[in-house]
Amino acid sequence: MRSAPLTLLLSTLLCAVGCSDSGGEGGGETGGAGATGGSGGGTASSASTSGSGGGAASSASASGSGGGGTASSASSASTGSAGGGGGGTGGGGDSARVPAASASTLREAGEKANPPILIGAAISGGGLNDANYKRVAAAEHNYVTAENEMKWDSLEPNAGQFSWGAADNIVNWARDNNMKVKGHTLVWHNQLPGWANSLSGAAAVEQAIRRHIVEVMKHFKDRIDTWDVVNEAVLTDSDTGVGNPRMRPSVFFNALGERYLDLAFEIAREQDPSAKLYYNDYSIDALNDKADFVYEMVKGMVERGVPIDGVGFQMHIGPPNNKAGGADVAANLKRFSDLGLDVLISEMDINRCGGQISAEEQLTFYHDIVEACFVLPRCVGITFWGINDGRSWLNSWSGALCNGQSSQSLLFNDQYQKKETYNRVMDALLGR
Ligand code: 9MR
Repeated sequence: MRSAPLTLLLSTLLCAVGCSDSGGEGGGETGGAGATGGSGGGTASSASTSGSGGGAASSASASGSGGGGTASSASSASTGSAGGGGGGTGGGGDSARVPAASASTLREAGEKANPPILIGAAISGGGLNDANYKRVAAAEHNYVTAENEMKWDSLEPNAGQFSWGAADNIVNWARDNNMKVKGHTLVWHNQLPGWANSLSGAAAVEQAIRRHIVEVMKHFKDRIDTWDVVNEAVLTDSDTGVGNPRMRPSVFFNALGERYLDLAFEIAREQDPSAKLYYNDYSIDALNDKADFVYEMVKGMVERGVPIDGVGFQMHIGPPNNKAGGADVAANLKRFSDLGLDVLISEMDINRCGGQISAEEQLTFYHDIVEACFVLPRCVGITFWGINDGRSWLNSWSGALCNGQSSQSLLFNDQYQKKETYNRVMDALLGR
C-alpha cells in the first residue's frame, strides 16, 4: 500500500541511466543530503575505536592490478538451491526485478523472484541451541551471516592460532539447510584480539592482515564465496553518518594509511579469484555525509582496479544509527550500483527504542526500504540482523536507548510469531 509514489520514484531512478525514453525528471530527487532527519539520538557510543588518534591520511597508493573495469567477478558457486546465485544478476539491463506471484516464506519469495534475491539473517551460535529459532531461521532465509563467530577475535584469538569451532558450527548448519554464507568480517577495527590491536609498524600490521585473510579464506574455501573484506573503515562525528566524514583511526589505518583497504581486497582476491568481495558499513544507507564519503572512496577503488565487487549497506535504522526512508535509500543504492557493483542490505533492523520511530513509521520503512533494494537488479540480498526481537543486539547496546527493553526491531516476536513488520517485508518482496 501507499507505495505508489516510491515505486514511481524508483522507476524514475532506474531509468535515469538505462531507459532510452528517459523523459521524466531525471536524477533530481537525490537532493537533500543529510535528509536523514533523525535527531541523532545523542548517546551514540558504538564501536570503540582501538587505535590511537590521528594518523595521517596517506592517500591510497594505487597498486591497481589489471585494467580498469569493475570487477564484478561473475560469482561462481551459488550454494545448492540457496537462492540461485549470490549476485550474478549482472546481465546488463536496468529493468526491475520481477516478483514471484506468491510465496509462503520470505525465502521462497526471494528464490522465485527474477532475478532471485537472497534473504538473509544474522545467526548466532546461541540461537542454534533453540529449536524454534532454527526452524524459523531456516524456513524463512537462504543466506547466513555469523553474528559474531567469524570476527577476528573469534577466529584468531592468539597470533597465528586459529579457532574454527563456533564458525564451523554455523557454516555447517547453513549448508545442511541449503543456505549460502557470507563471511563477516575479515578486517575490522572492532572485536579485534588484544594482540592484533597493539601491533605497530607497517610491516607487522600488513603481515597480520595477510595471514588472517589467507588462513580464514583457505579454511572456508569451498563453503564461502562471499566476504565482507573490510568493515566500517569510515567515521563521522555522529553515528548517524553526519559531520566530518573521515577515515577511522585504527591499528590498520594508523600503520598503513588508507591503502590498507586496497591491500586487504588484493590479498582476498589472490586467495580466491572468484569470490565476491564486499565493503560493509553502517549509517551509509541514506544520502548523508558518510555515504557520500564512502561513495567517493569506493569509486576510487573501482577506478584504480582494486578488486571490490560490492557494498553492504547495514541498514541499522534508528538509534544509534541513521534514519533513512525508502526514497533516500533507493537513490543511494542506485548510485553505488551504477559503479558496476553489487549492493546489498546487509544487517537490517529498525529500532523503536527512544521513541524516535513510531510503529507506523517502522512498517513504512520496512516496506519501502526492502522495496528499494528489491527493484534494483544489482541489489543481491537483504539480510536482517537477527531473527526475533528478544535476541536483538540493540536491546543491550548502550547507544540504542533500550536500557534492557526490547528494541522491537525485527520480524518475529519472542514466541517466533510473525509480526506486522514481516507482512510488510513480504509485501515488498511480492511487489505489493
Ligand atoms: O550483533 C553484534 C553484537 O552481538 C556484538 O556485541 C557487536 C560488537 O561489536 O557486534 C554486533 O554486530 C555488528 C556487526 O558485526 C557489524 N555492524 C554492526 C553490528 C551491530 O553492532
